[in-house]
Amino acid sequence: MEKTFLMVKPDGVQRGLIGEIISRFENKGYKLVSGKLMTVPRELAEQHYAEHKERPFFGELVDFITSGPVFAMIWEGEDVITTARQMMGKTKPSEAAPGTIRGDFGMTVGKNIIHGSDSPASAEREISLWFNKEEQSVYEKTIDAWVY
Ligand code: DAT
Ligand code: MG
Repeated sequence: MEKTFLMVKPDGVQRGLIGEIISRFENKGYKLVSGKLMTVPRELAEQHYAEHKERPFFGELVDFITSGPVFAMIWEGEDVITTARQMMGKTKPSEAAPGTIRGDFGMTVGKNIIHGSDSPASAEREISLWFNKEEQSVYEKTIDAWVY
């Protein structure tokens, strides 16, 4: 089954949205594999956002993501990478549809509440960057017989 890396950013943690965001993915039917509240070391933030290293907003982005605790998670389920991105909404909250996380709670592109892997390759890279194997729970949910 597919897995993705999702992270409630420091603004989402401060605004008390961890529970709301977890609920959305639980209610949809996905399985939580890992979750931890952590303050991000600068080096990890730079590695995580390495693809944006040359962008003018890179410094601000790293400052923001290291500015307070984030809630890092792994979620599992059918097509979770694509579907989680849809549930998050577009990067710019002004373009994110109502009903999406960014559409409902985000106000600016800089503070857009949540991160989610954008492809199978980035999901694999980000999961191994943020979590070791021992942190990833392997278990069955009996309700899955009614979800799938
Ligand atoms: P996403 O988070 O939707 O995958 P992205 O990978 O293009 O978007 O960018 C990563 C983050 O960088 C994004 O969530 C917010 C920030 N960002 C993107 N474009 C920006 C811009 N033009 N100005 C400021 N921050 C930006
Ligand atoms: Mg991205």
